[in-house]
Amino acid sequence: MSLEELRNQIDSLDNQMLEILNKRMDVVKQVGELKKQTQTVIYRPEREKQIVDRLVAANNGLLNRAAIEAIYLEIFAVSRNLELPERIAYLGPEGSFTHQAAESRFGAMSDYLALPNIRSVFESIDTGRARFGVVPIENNLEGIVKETIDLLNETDLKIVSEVIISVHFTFATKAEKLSDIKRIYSKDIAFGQCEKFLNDYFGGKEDDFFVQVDSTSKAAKLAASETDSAAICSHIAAKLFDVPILFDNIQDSAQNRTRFFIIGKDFINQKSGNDKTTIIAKLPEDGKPGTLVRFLQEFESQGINLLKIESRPVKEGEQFNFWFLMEFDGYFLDESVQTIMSKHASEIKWLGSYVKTQ
Ligand code: PRE
Repeated sequence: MSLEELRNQIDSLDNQMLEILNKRMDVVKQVGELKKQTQTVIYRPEREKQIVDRLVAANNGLLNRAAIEAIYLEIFAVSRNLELPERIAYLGPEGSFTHQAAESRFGAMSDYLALPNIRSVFESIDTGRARFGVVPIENNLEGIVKETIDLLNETDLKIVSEVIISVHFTFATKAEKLSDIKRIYSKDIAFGQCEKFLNDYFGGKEDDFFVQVDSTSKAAKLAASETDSAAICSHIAAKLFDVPILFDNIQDSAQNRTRFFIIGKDFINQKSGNDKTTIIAKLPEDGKPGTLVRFLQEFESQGINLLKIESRPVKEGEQFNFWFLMEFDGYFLDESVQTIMSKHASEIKWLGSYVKTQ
């Protein structure tokens, strides 16, 4: 078949797809009206997952899971915008890994708000300037992002879902030679993840050579305005701010992955059947031995698989008291989870139950 004939086929298929997509949007609009009447939330991550899973299972063509997911995430983003445009705040500026995580879930069409720090993302949702926020929670090499869990403790916002993306760092600079570089900008966590590279190329430099800023894209922005500076940032940020890339993939591990939370106000997911729950536990500080052990044993006796436990200081009084962020398999209304949550109602703050991505 000639190129023209093949293109004619594509044109005809595109016409059919457009017609079907518009039909889908007509139905979505009705869903939106129904939701407006019943005042229910637009974003339903567990329903989106169910749709993708169903399509992947039914698929017998050339598209793989990643392709189906990518196409449908854009369709969902357009659908949600049709139902009710919702603004998404994220730890910016543009080009940050958090931006990448936000786009991977909310698509290219959404209305995004880049904010300078994690606290302002929380505040934008609390005050209603944005419906959802995207913030980093942990990196598989560096561990937890303390600011995010402290803010989950301080505020009443809930976890809507989690997103995990692979992180690759780039070294970008306008300097002609490495020896011209007087400072490197980056985020604390990124310096930590590129230690080997920094030791190899900049070992022995004074501490003030490494300048910590709020985000890796801010680092790129700063390096764009100075010819004797460099940035450790994402590839996208270096491109966005037009800083020449000297080295790509400078992270210590190729398996460098970051997990993000999508947070929202008054949000409850429906059970998906493959859920994870995050809570904060403030156990009594009565000095009696075994309080934590007994608490953990309750999870074992309920058959609940614990995934994570992190401790944070209470930051009140002179004592070295702490609370715990805990994650486990299951949905908060599961009988086993409810048994523990109702027994420790005054000690547990539920942060959300959401689809487990891995
Ligand atoms: C739809 C859109 C947004 C939700 O996040 C989930 C699904 C979709 O496009 O299929 C429809 C919808 O609003 C819904 O099923 O609740």
